[in-house]
Amino acid sequence: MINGTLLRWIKNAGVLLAVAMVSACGEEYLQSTIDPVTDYGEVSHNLYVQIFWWTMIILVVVWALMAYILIRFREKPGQGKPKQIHGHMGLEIAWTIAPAIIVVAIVIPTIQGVFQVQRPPDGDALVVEVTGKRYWWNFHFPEQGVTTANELHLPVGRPISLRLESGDVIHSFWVPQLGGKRDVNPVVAVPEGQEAKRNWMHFTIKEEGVFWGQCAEFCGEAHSLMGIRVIAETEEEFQAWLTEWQTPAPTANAPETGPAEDALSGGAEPDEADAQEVALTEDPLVARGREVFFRETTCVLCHAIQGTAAPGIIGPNLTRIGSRSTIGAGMLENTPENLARWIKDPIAVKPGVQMPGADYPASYEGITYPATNLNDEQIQALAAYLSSMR
Ligand code: HEC
Ligand SMILES: [Cu+2]
Repeated sequence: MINGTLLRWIKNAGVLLAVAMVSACGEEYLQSTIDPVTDYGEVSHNLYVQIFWWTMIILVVVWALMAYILIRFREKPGQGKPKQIHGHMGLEIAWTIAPAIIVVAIVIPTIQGVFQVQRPPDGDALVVEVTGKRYWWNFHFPEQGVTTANELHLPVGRPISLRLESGDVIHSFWVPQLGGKRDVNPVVAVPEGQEAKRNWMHFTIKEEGVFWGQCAEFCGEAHSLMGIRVIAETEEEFQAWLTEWQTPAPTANAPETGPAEDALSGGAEPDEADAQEVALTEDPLVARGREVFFRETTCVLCHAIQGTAAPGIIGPNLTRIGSRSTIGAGMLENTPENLARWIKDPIAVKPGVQMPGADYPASYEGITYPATNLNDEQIQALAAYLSSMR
């Protein structure tokens, strides 16, 4: 009998231990809320830890009292009903005041923390204008004249101020390791003579790394498919990235003196070495893709590419899209195959997406953009062209 109970206890304890061990085997959490890398993140994390310990103290006190009561007042053989009591002034006062003190102890640092993380940085901050759209993120560096989408490069060790605004409905910018969720609201009305009211988020990143995030305010069908990647790098790497994004990718535009042009222009001063080099380095599929992108379909209505004639602002800026790690706001790994898949049938990847596919149109703000009707040859070429822009 004793043995049976003991065995059961050991078995249960073993299962619990196994569960605890398995739960510790997870991968590194990419959207961890308890591994902050910014000053902002540390403020909320410290608060969290502080509250955790308050609750632990409460837990221990309550359990200790319960254990004491269970043992001290347990039913004993031959014992009648215990003496009945009604209220105890001292106890009543104590258990009203104690929680009040704990609440105050939590409220004061919380309010301090709220003000602390809202305060703009003292020095010059790097400003990034973040625009949430259904279902992707636009990142614009106004002082550097750089625009990109979904993957935000930021330097470590320097104050950063994100200016948040929505292009349509309410979104929420949330990269847990950087800090708490912050609403991304549309600017509906600007009072005369005043600046539009926008939410800001200020922080300094302390560690290099790639930090994942996502939209945290339900915004429509593909809300859960609206990812963010923040790439925190050294100041030098960041400056190099900016410079790259400010100049056109080598394959963005057609080479100026291609062999074909030389032939057409009657070979006026044909620079043979140049022509040969171009002929050797330019992948015909890339050249074909460029032709499709600019002449045979509607991509340029919605997409821009730095240094080219593509001016569109409805969709993500595709500058050096080949060097981004994902497409579709974190949905697919960025490979030529996946680019082709996306261009042919974006809705299969992301339901509700506002981009036309080969076989269906898209509607954006009441305007219909027809199906692209692209065939597989054109799609392969487009994918090669986009991938080539690194
Ligand atoms: C009606 C406007 C529109 C047209 C036309 C359009 N797109 Fe898009 N495109 C979008 C939108 C909006 C997105 C963002 C989708 C999302 O992630 O929710 C997008 C996303 C993309 C992406 C992924 C970008 C990223 O940041 O991950 C690629 C690549 C792309 N489009 C290529 C093309 C190509 C190539 C064409 C021409 C065949 C094209 N698009 C035509 C609106 C358009
Ligand atoms: Cu959303």
